[in-house]
Amino acid sequence: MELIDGKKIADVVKQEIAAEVEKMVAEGRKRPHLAAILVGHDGGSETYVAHKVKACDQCGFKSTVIRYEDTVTEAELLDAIAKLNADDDVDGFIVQLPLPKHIDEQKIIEAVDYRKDVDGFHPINVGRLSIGLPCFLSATPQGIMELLGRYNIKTKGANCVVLGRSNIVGKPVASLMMQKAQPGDATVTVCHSRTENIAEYCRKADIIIAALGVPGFVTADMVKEGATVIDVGTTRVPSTETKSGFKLKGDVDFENVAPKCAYITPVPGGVGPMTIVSLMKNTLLAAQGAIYKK
Ligand code: L34
Repeated sequence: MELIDGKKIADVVKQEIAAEVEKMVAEGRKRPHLAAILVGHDGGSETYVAHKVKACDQCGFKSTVIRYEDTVTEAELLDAIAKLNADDDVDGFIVQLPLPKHIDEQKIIEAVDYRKDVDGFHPINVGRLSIGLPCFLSATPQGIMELLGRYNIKTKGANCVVLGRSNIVGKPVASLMMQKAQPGDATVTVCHSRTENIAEYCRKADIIIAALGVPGFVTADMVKEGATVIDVGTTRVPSTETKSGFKLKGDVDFENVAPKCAYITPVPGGVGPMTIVSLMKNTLLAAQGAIYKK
């Protein structure tokens, strides 16, 4: 069993990005600038946005966080988005999800100029992804593909089971895994809450990508000997062992599943850090006008 070290790969990619940024700056171009809108005080969102700001520093990017209380109105958010769309200094920006219930998330996502949509959530980017055109790839799926690629994990012809059909992970990662590309070229099955006999699909899988948000869902009896398991779950569960009072739990029963695997990602330190680094990559591409010309 080999542990897929997302943190280590993320550090390598950040160094590659930082080197690229210094080259741009030496040529007289401005530093890439990422902005993030953060609404409310959800613990996960606070942590993830703080990690994004830190990653910007490590990559030599400028970053701006725009904060709102969870009483913010949809109109106020739309106004903030319009300003960021029009701000030439901002290369890309994100609105950290989830948003409070009174705000229509889809409306917010569609208000972002797709050329600055470094989250890759806008329907134009999602549509382009699904037909294999250049686009901003959403961060978690891109991070997963990067890990599979850097570890030379064979995906061509592999049976890949994706657990979960969310717009930000399940659907896009299924698209990427089935694309004519390396990594890619897999035979993909997407399972979800209404799938019957999930365990049977999983047992036939060479690669399982678990993105349901159900801690410990994937158990040892569901995993074939020699499979690769990618754990996207990061649920916060109460814990007396940590000073924060919670622990991150993945969707995989790591302790019992790991011994059967060829490769497996840990939580934390697997997919999470790669999500952040993929956002950095998209921001660099946005600043360079590499996907959509400036
Ligand atoms: N708009 N909303 C928008 N874009 C995103 O790409 C996200 N996502 C998801 C939630 N909402 C979003 C993230 O940023 C999930 N996510 C995310 C980002 C980073 C990490 C986990 C999820 C991460 O850094 N995980 C670390 C541990 C973090 C901790 O200590 O709590 C890890 O090692 O897994």
